Amino acid sequence: MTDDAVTELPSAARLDEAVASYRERGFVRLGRCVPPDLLAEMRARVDAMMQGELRYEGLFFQRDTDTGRYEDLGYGHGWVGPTLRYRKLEKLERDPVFLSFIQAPLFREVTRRLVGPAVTLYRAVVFNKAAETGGSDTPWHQDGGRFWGLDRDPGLQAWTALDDAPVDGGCLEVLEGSHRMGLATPLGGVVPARLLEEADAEARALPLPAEAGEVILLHNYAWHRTRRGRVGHARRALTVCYLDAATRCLRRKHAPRTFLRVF
Ligand SMILES: O=C(O)CCC(=O)C(=O)O
Repeated sequence: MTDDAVTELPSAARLDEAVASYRERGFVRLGRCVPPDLLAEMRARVDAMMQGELRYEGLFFQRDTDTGRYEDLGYGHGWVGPTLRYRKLEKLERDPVFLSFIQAPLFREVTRRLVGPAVTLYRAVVFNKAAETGGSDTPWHQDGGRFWGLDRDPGLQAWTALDDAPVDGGCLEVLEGSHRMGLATPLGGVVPARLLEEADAEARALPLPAEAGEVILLHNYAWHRTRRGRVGHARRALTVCYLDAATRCLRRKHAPRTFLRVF
C-alpha cells in the first residue's frame, strides 16, 4: 500500500470548509475517501483477526452480547475464540494496513487543522455489528472525560464506514451542536437518561447514513450513538481518535500509557 491509498484528498479550500462545519456542528462528512480495494482489504483483515487467523500482540477484543443490549456486554474477556460476533476490536494500529490508513495524507491535513502539528493516537477501534445478529446498540455517549484518563480533552475522531451503514443498518447518529455544551458528566461516556430527555435527543437525533468508504469527522464531545445493524449485513466501522502529542495519561494504578506518534 502506498501513501496515496486514501485517494480523494480534498482541496485545501474544501478542507477548510469542512473544518469550519465540524467546529459549528460537531461533525462533518468528508464523503467517500477510501477506494474499494483498500476497503475490501481492511474488512478481510478485521474478519481474519476475529477468526484468529491474523494475530497481533496486545489486540483488544470485546465479544458482543447475545441480547443486543449494551447493558449485557461483558468486559475483560478478550478474544474468546473464532467468531465474527465481536463488537469491538482495538489497537488496530498494530496492523500495517490500518496503520498506513491512520497516517494517510487526508488525516495529516485534517489533524494539522484541528489538533496541531504534532499528533499521537489515542485509539484505533473497529466497531462491528455482525451479519448473523445485527450486533447491538451503542447508546448516546461522548468520548472524553475522566474515564479517558487524559490531562486534556481528546482532539478528534475520524469514523470510517468499512461497510454501508444505512439508516436502518447501524449508521452513526448525532445530536447536532451538542459538542458545544461540553461534557454531560465529568466522567464522560454514556449520557444520562435525564439529560437525554431534557435535550429531546430522541426527536433531534440526526442519522448519518454512510456508504462504505465514507469518512465522518466527529468531535469527541458530540453526543452520538449507533443502533443495531441489519441481520444478513455486516456493519464494520473504524474509528480513530487523534491527540495533541503533548497529551499525557493520568492513570495511576498502572504505568501511564504512552501514545504512538502518528504525525
Ligand atoms: O460505529 C459504532 O458503532 C460506534 C462508534 C462510536 O461510538 C465511536 O466512534 O465513538
